[in-house]
Amino acid sequence: MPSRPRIGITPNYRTKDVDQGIPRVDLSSNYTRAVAAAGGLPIVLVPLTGDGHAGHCADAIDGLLLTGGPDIDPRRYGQEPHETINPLAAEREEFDRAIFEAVRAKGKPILGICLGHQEINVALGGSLHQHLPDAVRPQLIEHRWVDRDGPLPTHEVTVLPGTRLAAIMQGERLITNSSHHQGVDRIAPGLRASAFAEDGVLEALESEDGDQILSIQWHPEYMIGERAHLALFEDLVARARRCAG
Ligand SMILES: [Mn+2]
Repeated sequence: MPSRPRIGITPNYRTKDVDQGIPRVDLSSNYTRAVAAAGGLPIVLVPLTGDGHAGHCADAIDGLLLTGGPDIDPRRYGQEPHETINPLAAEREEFDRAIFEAVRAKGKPILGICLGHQEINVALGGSLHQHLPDAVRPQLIEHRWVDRDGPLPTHEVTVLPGTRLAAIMQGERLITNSSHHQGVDRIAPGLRASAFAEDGVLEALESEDGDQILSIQWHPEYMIGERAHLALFEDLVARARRCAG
């Protein structure tokens, strides 16, 4: 049986409303199921800081999945926080940045989803729109659309021809879900846009060479019943297998 590439997954670190005040490491099983369905071995990483922890994690995995979550501190990209900011726990913010840098330095593949997509852009020197309704006018699309069944398919995305994302999707248009109130503003050096929504909101980024990094603003882990969305995880696993081999 072929071995399964080890895909490290970043969980949330919940410090509010927790029993006895003890923070919880918390992850939607949609992510672990999506990685397993794509042929990878999901490894949930734990956001400790110090003692070279991120480096040890980077050694122990073949690829990295940065997941969704709350908001990056806007001071990371030189802005004062907007009143709508729901901040990430400092422990997670620090660990996510450290594991991203460590995995990047080792040349292993990275997939960013929602917050993960934004974290990659900010870590590499880009910036975000802190509150999309202030930045995008007119507001043609509700990007923060979630009902009790989770984020359901809601808007169309146009994938730019010639990108790695287009090759993975095998097409240039798709319907995605959308559960984000922030979005990428200035694209970081070394990254290029690979998809937009109809209102101009950037929905995907990738390394300029189309190789190590891929990131998307929507939540494909809710849509793995559809080939194009599962293909994002299969692509990460395939790249991780090449790296491991
Ligand atoms: Mn969207």
